Amino acid sequence: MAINVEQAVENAFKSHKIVDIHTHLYPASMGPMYLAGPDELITYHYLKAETSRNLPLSEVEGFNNLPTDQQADVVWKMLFVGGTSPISEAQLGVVTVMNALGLNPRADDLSEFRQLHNDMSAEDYTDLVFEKSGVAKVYMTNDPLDPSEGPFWQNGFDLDPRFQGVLRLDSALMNWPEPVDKLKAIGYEVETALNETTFREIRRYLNDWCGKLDARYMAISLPPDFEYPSDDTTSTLMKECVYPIARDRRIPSAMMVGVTRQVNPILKDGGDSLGSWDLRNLERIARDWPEVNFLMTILSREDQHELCVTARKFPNITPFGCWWFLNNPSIIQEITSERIELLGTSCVPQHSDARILDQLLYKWTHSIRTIAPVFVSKYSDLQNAGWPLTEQDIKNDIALMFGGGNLLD
Ligand code: HDL
Ligand code: ZN
Repeated sequence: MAINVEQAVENAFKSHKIVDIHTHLYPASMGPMYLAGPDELITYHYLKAETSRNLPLSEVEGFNNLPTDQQADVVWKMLFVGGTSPISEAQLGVVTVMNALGLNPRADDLSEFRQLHNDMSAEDYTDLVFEKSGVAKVYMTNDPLDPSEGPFWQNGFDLDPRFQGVLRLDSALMNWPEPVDKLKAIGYEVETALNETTFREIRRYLNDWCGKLDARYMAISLPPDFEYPSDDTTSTLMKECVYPIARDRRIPSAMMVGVTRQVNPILKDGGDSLGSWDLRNLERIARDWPEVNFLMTILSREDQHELCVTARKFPNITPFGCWWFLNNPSIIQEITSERIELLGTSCVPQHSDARILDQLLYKWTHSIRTIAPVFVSKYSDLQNAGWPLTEQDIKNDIALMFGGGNLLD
């Protein structure tokens, strides 16, 4: 008995609570790390970059140095009130969020949005966003060496179980020996030299903090010229410390490759860009470390098909998400199609990369609006090929791919 595939896919997404495996979200109990509400949402660095394009060049630096609330007023005026229609993905996202909250997206200012947000406790706002977004859990991006975040983990705090830990390694491993003082300040006797003492102390840091965070995986972002093997310091530390600990602890090593940091520092957190990575390096890493599950997200659109093929060659490579500049409908559609065609359900199609809690209200509705039709097409092909498809089949697959499932455990 043929099923209505479009309805079945819609039901599967509606009945599944998403596990979002990469975000920069933190619970309200982490104070300044918790970002929510209109002023943070409107000053998302994607929108600041788009506003900077609409300002006279002479005003760009001053705008990017404004206090958040003043910056939000400028973004609102430039991109939503006085400008052309807000049809970029980041602009559309704000409209989706305001609509979900019952707010007028064509308001002249942010007063209504600010009032709604100020009238609610952070805990109630968090409950509202999780309820409306269909997200069950979010994986954080945790850095014990961050001066704002570290004290919370050192002193202890009440962690909302909807927020799960991930050990982010950029500040501990990159641009060595810059991390030496920060690691020593919290008790790890690393040395400037990349010697056995340093390797042993970094492995201790990884073990300690994967434990403290109950980390779902270890993550690091890497530049397009990251090479393996190499005597480059980051590559050496990945080989001597991260991959062995991932193997021994049986948790994934996530690599997010292709980011070129601060190509335009004037834009601050919006100043990063991208480059293509030579995936021969990934072949060598996956071959050398067959027991490690490599969660891979790569920033260049041009590398996506090759990532799928490389994942076919090495079962310990799991592509995840449409990261950053790829998180746009036209590219999400292309990447998801080639992943399903080449990898079936053995991938994690999406993550939100949300930085502000409110973004959960658009990043997932926008993604599913683009991803669902890909699944409708594939399941229709399956049913038309003669497979007696059931609704439960589709629900099981969606739960695996969007549930943090056994790809991570
Ligand atoms: O390094 C990362 O995890 C990136 O996602 C950056 O945080 C980036 O600024 C971002 O927010 N992309 O969406
Ligand atoms: Zn991120």
